[in-house]
Amino acid sequence: MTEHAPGGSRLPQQRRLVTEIPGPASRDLLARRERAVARGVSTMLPVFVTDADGGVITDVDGNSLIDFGSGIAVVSVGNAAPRVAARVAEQAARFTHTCFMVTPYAGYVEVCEELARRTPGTHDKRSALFNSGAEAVENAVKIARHATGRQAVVAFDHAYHGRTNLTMALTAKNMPYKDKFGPFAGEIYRMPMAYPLRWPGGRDAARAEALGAVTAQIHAQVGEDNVAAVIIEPIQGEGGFVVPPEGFLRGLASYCAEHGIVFIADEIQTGFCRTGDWFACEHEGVLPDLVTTAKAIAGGLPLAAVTGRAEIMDSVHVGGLGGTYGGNPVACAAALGAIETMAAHDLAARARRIGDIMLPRLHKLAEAYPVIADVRGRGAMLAVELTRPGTLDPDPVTTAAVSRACHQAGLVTLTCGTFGNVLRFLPPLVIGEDLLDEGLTILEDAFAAACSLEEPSPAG
Ligand code: PLZ
Repeated sequence: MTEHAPGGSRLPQQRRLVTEIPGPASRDLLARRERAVARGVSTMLPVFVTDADGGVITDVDGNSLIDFGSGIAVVSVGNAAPRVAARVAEQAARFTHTCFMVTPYAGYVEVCEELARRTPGTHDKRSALFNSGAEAVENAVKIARHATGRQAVVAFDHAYHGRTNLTMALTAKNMPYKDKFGPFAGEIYRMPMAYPLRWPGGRDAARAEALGAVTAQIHAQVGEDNVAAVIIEPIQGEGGFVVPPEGFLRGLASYCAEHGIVFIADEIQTGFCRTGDWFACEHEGVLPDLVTTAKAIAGGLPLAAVTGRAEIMDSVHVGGLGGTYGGNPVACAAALGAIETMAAHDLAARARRIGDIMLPRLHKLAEAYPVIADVRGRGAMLAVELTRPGTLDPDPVTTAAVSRACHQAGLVTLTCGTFGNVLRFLPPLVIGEDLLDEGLTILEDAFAAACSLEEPSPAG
C-alpha cells in the first residue's frame, strides 16, 4: 500500500534520473564551488539542490533523488515541511531579530516550554537556546562545571560532539575532525564505549563488563569528586550508530547521580522522534540531568538547546549564558512548526514503522553479504557495519563503493563510523513507504554490484 507524506506533497514523491549523477549543471556549479568555497568544507554528493519535499530532493539537472539522509537527521519532518515553511515566512515578514538578551519575544519562551514538556522527566526544567549542536554541547559543559564547581568531563570512544575547540576535544575521531587543529581543551577524559560488536570478548562481555570498566577507570584516572559531567550520545551518531547494551545508560546515569556528576545526554542526532521515541533516553527510562538538542528541532533552521534540571541550569549567574543569535525568532518559529508536525503526525510512531520495514530487509542483506558484520539502530536511525568477512577488520572500501552505487542510482545515503565502514540510514520520518521500499531495493542492488566487484580473497 502506498502511503503519502503527512500533509500531502508539493513535489512528486518519486525517483527520476534524467542525467548521470552528478549531471552537467551540477558539475558546472561544482567547478565554481571549487574556486570559491574553502576545500576544508567537504561535500559528499555534489548534486546541487533546487527543491526538496517529503522523501525527495531535486537537483539543477532535473533529477529527483530519494533521501535516506535528512541532511544528517535534520529534516525529520520533511524538507520545507508546510508548518515550518508557513511559520518561518510569517515570522520573517514580522521581525527577524531583536536579540533575546536585548528585547525578548514569545517564540523563545514557547520553544523552552515545549522542550520542558517533551524531554524525559517531569521535574522542573529550564532551557537555553543556541545556534548549533556544538554550541549547545559547549554550554552544557559550562553549566555542569558551574553547577558542580568541578572541571573534569568524561566522554567516550567513538563519541562525536562537534568541531569547536572544546567539542573537538570531546570528539573521538582524529581524521577529519581534529587533525592538526590542536591544542585541544583540557580536562577531558575518554572512556571505553560499550560497543557490542567490538568489545573485547563480544556482546555478552560488553553487557557484563562495560559499565564496571568505565567506572573503575573514572575512579582510578580522574576521581569521582573531580568529575563535573559525563556526556554520551544514547546512540552514537558520527561514530557509527553504536547502540550500547540495555542497562549501560541506566547504570551510567545512576552512577552519576550517586557521585554528584551531571549526566548529559547528547540527543542532537537521536532526538525529536528519530529513534521511535521523542528522545532516545526514553527507551530505557533514563533520566538525564541535561539534554542537548539541535538538528531536527527546527526542521532545518539553525537552532540548538540545553534543557535540564532547574537547579543545575539556574546555578549560572545572570548574564553567564547567551549569544547574539541564540534562539533567533525565525528559528524558534521553525521549531514550533516542526514540533507541532511531530506531534500532529505522531512521527515517533512513524520512526518505529520505518524501523519495522527496514530492519528485516537489512538483516536479509546481512545474510546474503558476509561483508555485513552488524545491523543495528532503532526506529529510523539504522546502520550496517562492514568488515572483511569473518573478521572485525573494517572495510571502508566496500562501504564507500556501496554508498557510491546508491548515489549513482539516485539514493542519498551517508556513511559514518570511526573507521568509515558504517552505512547509515536516516530517512525523513514522513517518507512514503513506496519510496522507502524503492530505496531499500537500490541498496540491495548496490551491495550486489559492489560485492561482485570485490577482489576474490587470497587463497586460504
Ligand atoms: N552532537 C551527537 O551528531 C552533529 C556533524 C556533521 P552541529 N553531527 C553532524 C559534520 O561533519 O560536521 C552533532 C552530533 C552530536 C553534536 C553535533 C554537533 O552539531 O550542529 O554540527 O554543531
